[in-house]
Amino acid sequence: MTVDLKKRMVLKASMAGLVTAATLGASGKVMAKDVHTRIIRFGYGLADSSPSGDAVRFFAKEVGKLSGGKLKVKTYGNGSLGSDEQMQNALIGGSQEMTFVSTAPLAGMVKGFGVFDLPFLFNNDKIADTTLDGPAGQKLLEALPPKGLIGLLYWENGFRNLTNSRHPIAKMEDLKGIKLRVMQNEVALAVFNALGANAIPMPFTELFTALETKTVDGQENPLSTIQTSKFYEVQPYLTLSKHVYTPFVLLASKRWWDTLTPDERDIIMQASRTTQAYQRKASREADGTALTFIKDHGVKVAEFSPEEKERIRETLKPIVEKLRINIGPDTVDSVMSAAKQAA
Ligand code: TK8
Repeated sequence: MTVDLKKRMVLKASMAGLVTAATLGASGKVMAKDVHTRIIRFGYGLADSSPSGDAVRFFAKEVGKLSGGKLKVKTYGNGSLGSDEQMQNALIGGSQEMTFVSTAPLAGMVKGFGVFDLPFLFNNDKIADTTLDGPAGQKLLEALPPKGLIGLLYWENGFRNLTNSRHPIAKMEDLKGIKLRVMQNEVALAVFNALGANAIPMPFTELFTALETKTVDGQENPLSTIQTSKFYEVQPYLTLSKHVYTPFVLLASKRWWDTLTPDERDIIMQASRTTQAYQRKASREADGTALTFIKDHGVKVAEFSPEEKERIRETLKPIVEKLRINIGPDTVDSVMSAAKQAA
């Protein structure tokens, strides 16, 4: 490279720097934030007392702070606005602005989300975070806008564990004939049927009553949900299976999002990020204390041994291979290799 060319490049770069600085300076001083007064209806399925309910209230405060009180998040917990699926549809239609849902029901719209219902995908939460926040997780979120939803980012539902009212479950065979409520997609259904259970898809909002009336014998959810949704009251047996890690997707209605100003979107996005860190921490802490709580309430606890998990993995191999094709081989492979890399 000639000295002249180098000089010119340096000059160009510094000029670009000046231009940027000037623009930033101007917008910082003279431009007030373009934020209107708006009500944001935020519904979710878990109990108000769940760590995620806590996180939604934290999010509401953050949005309030960042918008000088103009954006008001109204929270509706306990599935009071409907099931995950109903809220997804309300967002698409524009009659509700925000929610978080498990990835499982999203698979009805974007098949790739079914990948997260494959057992033993993530060995720990760090691997889950890295995979979800990295390109493999983001690619799935990018499939949502054409369906009418904005996937802002991932929060955590968590590692799922089995409960039931029939008998202790410590090995695969114990699942035989158990009427087990599963989340509503073909992956969860196929996996638990392959393990010998009688899998019954059902919305979370109907689950407590179904367990109480013994319409189903069991279910699977993170420990904090088993506590805060009071499943421990009607489920005397718990198995620490950690068979699946379910992410939550923080969703906004695209119809609504499209009406927001760039400043308003920035505020929502910024609050979503701050809350992501808060929510993951709260969720993990609550999972730890939930086990003590559940035990103290008389629930008998069993565990899948590492050998049993290996047997389950082996048993599921052919079905996982079939599901890989249905979910989308590219998605499954990219999530699996990202998880491997993060390990
Ligand atoms: C809450 C659900 C729930 C999920 C399920 O709306 O359906 O079992 O784990 O927590 O998303």
